[in-house]
Amino acid sequence: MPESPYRSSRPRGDLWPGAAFAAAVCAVLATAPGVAARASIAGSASGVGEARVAAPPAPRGSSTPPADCVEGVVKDDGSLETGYGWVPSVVDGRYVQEFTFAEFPERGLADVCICWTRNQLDDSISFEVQLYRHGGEDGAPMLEPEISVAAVATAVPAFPEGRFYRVEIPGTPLPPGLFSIGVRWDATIDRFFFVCADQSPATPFTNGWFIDDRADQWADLAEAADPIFAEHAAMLIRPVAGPAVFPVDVPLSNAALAVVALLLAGLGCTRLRR
Ligand SMILES: [Ca+2]
Repeated sequence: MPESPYRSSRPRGDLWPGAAFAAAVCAVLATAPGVAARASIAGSASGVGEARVAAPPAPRGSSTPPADCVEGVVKDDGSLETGYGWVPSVVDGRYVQEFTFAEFPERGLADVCICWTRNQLDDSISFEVQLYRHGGEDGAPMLEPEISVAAVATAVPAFPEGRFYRVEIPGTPLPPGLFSIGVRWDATIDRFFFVCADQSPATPFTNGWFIDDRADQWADLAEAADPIFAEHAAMLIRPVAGPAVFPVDVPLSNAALAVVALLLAGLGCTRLRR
């Protein structure tokens, strides 16, 4: 079977056991401001099926992280009012935001900027930036990502501050139509981290999706009953367009051509007998 053009021929990583996803190396990081005092999660849910948590209300409203990926596809207004995270029993938690192919005239992806915040002392998080085609039930993202690229963010500031972390994935071809880009992390290891979210009333709504290891399908932010998302406008997830690089076709070997010829011959014999 030919390899999907969306699984690049670049070196593969072992980010997802059993699946071969492209892995380009990543990274990021700016210098850190001082570590703020710890804060508690007010009103967080912790029962099964209530695995999502939001950053607590900011004591002084929204904050504006240093701008990054401003040349990208920006859905947010540049300030975070909350963040979306997972209770620390979630092994595999994901949040993604929708984008469309038409927003990327160069047909590919160069970078993705993710804004992170936190409310405990741990200020370093390992995560994966992921790209999903849509096409699942009710137009949801597929369950397996097209690409998954590992990254580390260090010196993540405490909420209400947030910071963008740029992950480089140059040449990544984008699928046609609707797709989603976001993050996946293990909240049992990297606890109380949050993807920055914009709740400003003036920001147009951009849909997103979430799923964790206890769910078998994505949940739609537009349909979510969880009050965490009641004021959702957008997540601070900013992809930057770049030229797409498609894998080079690998020519068939002589042995493979011989097998194809035998198969074709077999088909011919079958037809002659009918
Ligand atoms: Ca905002």
